[in-house]
Amino acid sequence: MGIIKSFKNNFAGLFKKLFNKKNARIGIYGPPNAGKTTLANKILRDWTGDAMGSVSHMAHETRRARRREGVTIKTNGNSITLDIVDTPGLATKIDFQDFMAEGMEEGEAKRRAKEATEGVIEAVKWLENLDGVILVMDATEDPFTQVNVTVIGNMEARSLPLLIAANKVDLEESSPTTIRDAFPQHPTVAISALEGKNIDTLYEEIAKRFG
Ligand SMILES: Nc1nc2c(ncn2[C@@H]2O[C@H](COP(=O)(O)OP(=O)(O)OP(=O)(O)O)[C@@H](O)[C@H]2O)c(=O)[nH]1
Ligand SMILES: [Mg+2]
Repeated sequence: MGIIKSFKNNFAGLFKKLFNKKNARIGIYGPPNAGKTTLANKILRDWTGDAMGSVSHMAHETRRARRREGVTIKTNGNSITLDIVDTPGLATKIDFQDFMAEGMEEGEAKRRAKEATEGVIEAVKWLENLDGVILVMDATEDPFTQVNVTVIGNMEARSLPLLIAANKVDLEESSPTTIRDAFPQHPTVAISALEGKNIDTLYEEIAKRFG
């Protein structure tokens, strides 16, 4: 009995190794407020019917990484199954006074700043476990920031695929070309995660880059 059981277990393990390709684990990264959770929600809504998390105009809304496994994206001819991780916004400076300026009282603002700092650490730790990154940038802002350059440098150093989403192109002042010109070595897709603009092109690029 013991021998049969052990044979079964070994066979199951071997079968898994040979035929069960692991899902690509893709992290959604970027500075606070770039629209990472809005994009994660859009992807999940389009392909699973669920949502990932809450969205807010206030920075550092997401303070814990959230993962959704087995999201299958189908584009013309391509199909890819991903584990998607929405991460807390990366920042080089977190100041509780910024939250007070948004109307929070001091105690709450300090708590929030501490959580946001822990969120940044968590997001950086997650980078180790990923097969690829979608870097979301707000196309109305300057792309040459320490956060963007650090994430890109990290992925390049590990030869992992990166896709840039130049988000908020529904806003008149957006300039996705500035982002494209800043990082010409990586594919950039101009999208509006909020309105769904150009989202099909993003799905095609996702299937191409991470498939
Ligand atoms: N106009 C416009 N606004 C957007 C778009 N995507 C997100 N937003 C807005 O930007 C704000 C931040 O969106 P979130 O999805 O919470 O951003 P995030 O990157 O997850 O932010 P953190 O979790 O705080 O790091 C919200 O007010 C969104 O409604 C977009 O494509 N166009
Ligand atoms: Mg978020």
